[in-house]
Amino acid sequence: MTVSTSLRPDQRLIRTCREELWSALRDGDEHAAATAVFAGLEDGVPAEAVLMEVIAPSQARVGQEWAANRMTVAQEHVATVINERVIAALAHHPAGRVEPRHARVAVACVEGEWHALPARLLSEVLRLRGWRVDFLGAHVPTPHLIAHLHRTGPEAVLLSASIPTHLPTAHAAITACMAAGVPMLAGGAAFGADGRYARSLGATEWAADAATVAELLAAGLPRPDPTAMHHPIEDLPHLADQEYTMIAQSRSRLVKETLAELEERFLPMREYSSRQRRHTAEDIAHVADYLATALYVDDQELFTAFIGWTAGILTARGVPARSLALTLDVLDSQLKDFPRARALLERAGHGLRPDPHIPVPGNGKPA
Ligand code: B12
Repeated sequence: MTVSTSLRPDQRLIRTCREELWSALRDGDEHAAATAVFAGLEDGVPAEAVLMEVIAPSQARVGQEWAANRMTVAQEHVATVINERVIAALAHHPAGRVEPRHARVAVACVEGEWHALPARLLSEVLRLRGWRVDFLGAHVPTPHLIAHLHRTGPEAVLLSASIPTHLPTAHAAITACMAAGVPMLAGGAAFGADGRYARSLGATEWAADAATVAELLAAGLPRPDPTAMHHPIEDLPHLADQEYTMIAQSRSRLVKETLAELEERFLPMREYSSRQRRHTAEDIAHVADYLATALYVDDQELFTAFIGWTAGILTARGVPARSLALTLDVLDSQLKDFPRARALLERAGHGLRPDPHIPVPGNGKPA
């Protein structure tokens, strides 16, 4: 392999290690993956760089390949499991062993969140930096997290969420941890690239990565006052209009009715197999969940970004984005009494281009 000589030596090593890990992940070869990572460590790549500059970007690349339909779901799962095993092996490699010298912290994924690997990477970096880390893993129900805090008294809780639809649950977890008097540091893709949702949901802090977390912890996070009476609605006064609550509560009915009306209006659906129909129902449920979440945090960008992302996924799989525009239109017609929801639907719909090749019943005008 040729590498540019303009790169610093450690960057060259990192790049070689990353490329070797990637080819092992693509082949589903766990031994080759571990060999690539151990070779990097033995050549002098620091363990933290292996985690953050080799494994993390390889994992993100798995997602990009899946989204572009160049990797199957099964290949994605295999690659993720291999990365998890490699991270575990690294923790037990001599280059990855560090005695704790700082206080204890708890790292947990919000309830419903199955993306544990980002939180695992965070935990391992903090461990390498001398923190004593309790990694609670994926999908941690808030009552169990609180019980853990009472039992172990950590310096801070680090909450991870990758999927924005977990933000309402994250809000409950943040409120509960603060009420328990433990600082809450939130992170992960769900909280927005700039951490805006962590702040609006009342977290003590937000950080983009483990290195920043380590700095914030070293500086000391302010401890919340457990006696202060705080109601979640104070963070999000717009919830008083009840749009979020009503849409979240009527989700199943909304999905069912949207599916039925879509069948009337989107002619290709009449030829759908039961599997295609099930996928369409799942897609509608995701749209309804993101709509409810955007109402919860009162943020257009959250919904528009999701619709743009879904359109990209559908297009990569040969499904016309026209069906998505129609879904938004059908939802709009069912939510006449929800002005905030309708504004979200309308603006997100503007970004979707109608496909002129798809037959439209009625007046044939794009929705
Ligand atoms: C692996 C994976 C899975 C695995 C997770 C297994 C595991 N053990 O983690 C499984 C198969 C379970 C899964 C399921 C789903 N997934 Co998935 N998944 C991924 C994938 C490919 C990698 C995630 C990852 O590890 N990324 C690498 C890490 C390093 O990056 P990161 O997430 O940005 O994390 C960094 C920072 O955010 C930060 N960080 C993270 N947490 C925290 C916390 C704190 C406190 C701090 C300070 C920092 C911090 O540090 C990390 C390191 O730098 C991503 C694609 C991607 N690009 O990330 C999709 C992805 C996240 N998944 C996605 C989706 C849609 C799903 C599903 C809904 C699919 C489905 N239809 O069922 C489900 C949802 C499950 C659930 N309820 O949680 C979408 C989300 C899109 C969106 N609009 O939000 C993505 C982006 C795929 C894509 N390309 O579109 N997934």
